[in-house]
Amino acid sequence: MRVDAIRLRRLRIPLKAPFVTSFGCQTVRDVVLVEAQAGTAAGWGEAPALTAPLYNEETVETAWHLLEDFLVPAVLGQTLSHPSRVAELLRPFRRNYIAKAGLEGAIWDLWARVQGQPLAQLLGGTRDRIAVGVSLGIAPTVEHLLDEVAGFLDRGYRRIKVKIKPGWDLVPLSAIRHRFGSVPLMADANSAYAVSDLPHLRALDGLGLMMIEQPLAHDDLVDHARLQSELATPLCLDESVCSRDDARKALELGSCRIINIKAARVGGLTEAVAIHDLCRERGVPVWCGGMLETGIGRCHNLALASLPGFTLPGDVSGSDRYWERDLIRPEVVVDADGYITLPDSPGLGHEVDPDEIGRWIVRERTLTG
Ligand code: OSB
Ligand code: MG
Repeated sequence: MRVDAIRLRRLRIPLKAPFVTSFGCQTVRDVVLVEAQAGTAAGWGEAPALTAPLYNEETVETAWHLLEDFLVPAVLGQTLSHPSRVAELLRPFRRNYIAKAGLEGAIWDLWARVQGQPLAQLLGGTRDRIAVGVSLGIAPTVEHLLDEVAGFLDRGYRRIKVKIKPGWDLVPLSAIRHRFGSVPLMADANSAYAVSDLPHLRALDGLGLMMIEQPLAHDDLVDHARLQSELATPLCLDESVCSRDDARKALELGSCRIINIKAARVGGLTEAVAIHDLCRERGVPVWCGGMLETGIGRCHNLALASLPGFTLPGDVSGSDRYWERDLIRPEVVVDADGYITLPDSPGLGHEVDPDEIGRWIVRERTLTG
């Protein structure tokens, strides 16, 4: 398959409600979409970097720069024998995983559509429905958070994740336990703690959390190992795992017992599948994380989450979690039991809505090879 053209679009789409984490408040989703063309076929990817380098070092602007000046030129005009070739072509460029994942994802979708196969099937997926959890941002008050939890549980969501930071942890989590009993509950700190917070983090150990996600630094494995040895609650790594090799080292050091896999954080689906395979060999549970994706990235996440090692509910909510109207048709819908059914049509299995995309474009460029 020869990649003839790549179109980059930067969109700014209002979120339904602000999303607050230990690293900041998002009110608008500023994001880069990648459309790859081969003949008359097109595939879509999303590079869900944040506007500011607060989650990892990338931004929407750096993702655009990398794509425009380095990544797209490395792939354009190339005849690819398989989408996994993209990761090899992009390997000389250091890091910039979110940018790479946007391009790689577009080519996986394009390939799957040309082959006439659902992306999930091409990746080795074995599930036909995905268990759904929700990630709740830091709320203005505990009451507000409890209302949000009640709303998502009513709509079937199967696990609750709460963003925490020092000053917003034990009280909101205990309040959820008190009101909702043994509901599957976890916390995500996005690196807001230090190893010196151990006595405080020990207090979370009594809450029966499924896991604590990324309590310590984004680039740390050693202190996470020390913390894990002191806590009964499993630690889960997000930011600290950017490759299969990072995952191997984390598991060998004992830095975590669970891994959140995001294709966007690890340079794309090929590396994400490699991390899944490693964890599966070692009996380590994984789940699919999210990055406030539009429907395009959301469908990539769902395809990934259909692999057999994804045994825990993911941050793969329905289109209506963040969007008044999503960019894809049909939208992603969560059923009353808290599952999303995978589509069986080729590629992402949903069509992008050009009018909806057109409403939010702030920048556009087509590169041809
Ligand atoms: O740490 O998992 C995270 C959103 C943006 C950046 C990082 C994270 C998140 C979320 C939201 O937790 C997950 C989602 O619903 O997309
Ligand atoms: Mg996280």
